[in-house]
Amino acid sequence: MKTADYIELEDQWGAHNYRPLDVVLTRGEGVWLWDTEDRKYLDCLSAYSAVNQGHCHPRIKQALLEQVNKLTLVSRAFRHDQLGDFYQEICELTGSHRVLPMNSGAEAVETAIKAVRKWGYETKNVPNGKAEIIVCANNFHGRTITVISFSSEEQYRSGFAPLTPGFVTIPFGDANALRQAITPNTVAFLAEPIQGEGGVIVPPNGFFKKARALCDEHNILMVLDEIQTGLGRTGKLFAEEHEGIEADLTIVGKALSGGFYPVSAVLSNQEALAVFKPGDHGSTFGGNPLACAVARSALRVLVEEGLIENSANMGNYFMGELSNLTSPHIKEVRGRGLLIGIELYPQAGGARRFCEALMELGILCKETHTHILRIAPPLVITREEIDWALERLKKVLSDP
Ligand code: IF1
Repeated sequence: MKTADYIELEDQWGAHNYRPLDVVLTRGEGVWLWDTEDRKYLDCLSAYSAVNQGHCHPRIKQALLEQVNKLTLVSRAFRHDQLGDFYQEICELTGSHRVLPMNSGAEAVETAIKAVRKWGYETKNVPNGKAEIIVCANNFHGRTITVISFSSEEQYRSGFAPLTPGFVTIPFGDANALRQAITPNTVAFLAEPIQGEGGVIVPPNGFFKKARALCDEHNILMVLDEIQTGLGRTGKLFAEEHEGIEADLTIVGKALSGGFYPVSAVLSNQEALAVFKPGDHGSTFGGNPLACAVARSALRVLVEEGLIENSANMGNYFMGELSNLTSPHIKEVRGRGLLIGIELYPQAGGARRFCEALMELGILCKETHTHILRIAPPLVITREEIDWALERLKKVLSDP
């Protein structure tokens, strides 16, 4: 089959909820991907940061294969021999006290929302049904009804009503707005440390410190969605470390499996997850043996192969070189570690055409919010590979 045949099949049988670039991929290794015609591409998206460890990482693959030969799923009606080790290892690595495993990112966000609401009713004596969660404009936390209920993006909400109440929105990075939004019924403040889909928006210096202080002062839980920013992407294990704070609940997903399998989790460093009693919450696949084995290996790879340090070093290098690039189109280069956004002037005509031009030169990346190019390669990327990418980025971005 030819590329066009695969595309036609998808278009004929699938829901049209995406508009992907017309490249059909068949194989991946490290930072590289190959298409049906054996053309090679440098991946600068990393499946939205789910393959931080690189495509088909051999150690994670080995862990998956070993577990597949033993046991994959028993449900949580029974115990299994991978769960406790996974719990201990992820908690020790992240300095957490408790963990609750789920599958997709959105499910873990939903789990955190359930936890903070119940916590509010049980420990803060918020009147039943009145819990409020403060969120940020321009957020992205997933696609379920409750999660899109507090999206500020019209397209994500439109047509999906009735929506879930109980959310109050403030501008991202505005500590005064946060202070003013707090009421006696506020149970949590939920945010991404850096807004990913929002356009790689880094908060103003000190915002999260102020937010942390406000949460402490008013007995509010701070919930950080590190699904995209976590696990080394920004050059630290968690992006909260750049801010010098600790969340009460941290949500992880994506790279927790290195891209082999959907694995997400809510990590808690105090009593918030303790509100769940048997029967309150669950998932058929959450915490299954295969997921645990894959996640354990994915975390070991991140740490033992120095990927967090590499993300910091290569991110600095990449961002520095991009900032020095002379281009009539670039308004700003920003980000942390290997989560980099290149904002283009509106006159550039949108980032999509640059993604298409880069694809022709062997680089895969994705625009966000029309004018922003997101550059987020796997954390195993080397300096030589970055130089290879820079040559092509320079070419595409210096053309009129
Ligand atoms: C899509 C964006 C990225 C996330 C954060 C939760 C989730 C995500 C911070 C939900 C997911 C994805 C979903 C994917 C595209 C992608 C994305 F452009 F839409 F915004 F990464 F930047 N919190 N992000 O970034 O996790 O349920 O998907 O596992 O097409 O919706 P999920």
